[in-house]
Amino acid sequence: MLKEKIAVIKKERNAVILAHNYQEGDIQDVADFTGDSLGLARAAQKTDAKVILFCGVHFMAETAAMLCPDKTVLIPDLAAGCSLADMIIPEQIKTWRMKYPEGLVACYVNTSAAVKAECDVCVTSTNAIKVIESLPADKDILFVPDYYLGSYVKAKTKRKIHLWKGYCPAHMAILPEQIDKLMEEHPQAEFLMHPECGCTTKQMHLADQVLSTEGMVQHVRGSGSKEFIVATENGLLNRMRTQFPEKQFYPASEHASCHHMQRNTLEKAFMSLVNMKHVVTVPPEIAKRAVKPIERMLEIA
Ligand code: CIZ
Repeated sequence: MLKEKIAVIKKERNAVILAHNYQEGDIQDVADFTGDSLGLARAAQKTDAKVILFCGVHFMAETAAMLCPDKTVLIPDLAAGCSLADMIIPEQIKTWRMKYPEGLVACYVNTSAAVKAECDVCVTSTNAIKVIESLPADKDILFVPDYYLGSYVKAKTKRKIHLWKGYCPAHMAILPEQIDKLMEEHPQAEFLMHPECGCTTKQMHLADQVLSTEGMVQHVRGSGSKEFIVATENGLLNRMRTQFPEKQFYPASEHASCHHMQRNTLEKAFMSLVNMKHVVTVPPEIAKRAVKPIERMLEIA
């Protein structure tokens, strides 16, 4: 019923609904496009719709607002933030730059627009290795804010990466002993691990694949395996189960859920289109600088 009402109001508003891979299944069901933040940013740029209902967290809606200044970007719940993004502020980057004036700063997409405005290049978990490899080899690079993704990229690229000690609480809930147990219970299952996992450094050798959410979906599509242990935020399992009903997916932890993503509900998505709230904007002086590292990333990967 609510889903039908959303379809009607969406048409009236000339809106498109974008949902992140970590959103609950009901929201993914009404979305025109479900994907990772990079895929959603690209979908936002391509749409002819006047309104984008962005079912994800605030920094993602900010990115859409910066890339599509002629569109109205709405988020169902303004409090849908990101604990990881909150672990770095612009002043901390300015301080690092004073110490390393020739250094470069790479930010994970999970950062506020104000932080992006202080950075040289942006990365997602899909393209982080490719983007870092494109930077001059002799430079010191500060990687913010995710320590585990940064460690993974540092190990793969062997660049002079300075790690920030931020983390995602949902991924930190995934513990090595749970993975060991699941692997014992499901010996045929492939183990897919997201690089934000707090236990990546200890368990990486066990993973069949270290992948972004989009990378996991593509991998499952191409794999002959029937079972998968999935170590990331559990919203992704909604998409996997819908797209691949013939396969089995086991969450690495029942507790790997992002309370910010869950603030967005179907009811709030509907009310958002009814009331045209909450509009996400970025002050023009910040947007002008913050869009540069995003565009640099889009050019590279
Ligand atoms: O880039 C994204 O959407 C995030 C936060 C994770 C991923 O791997 O897709």
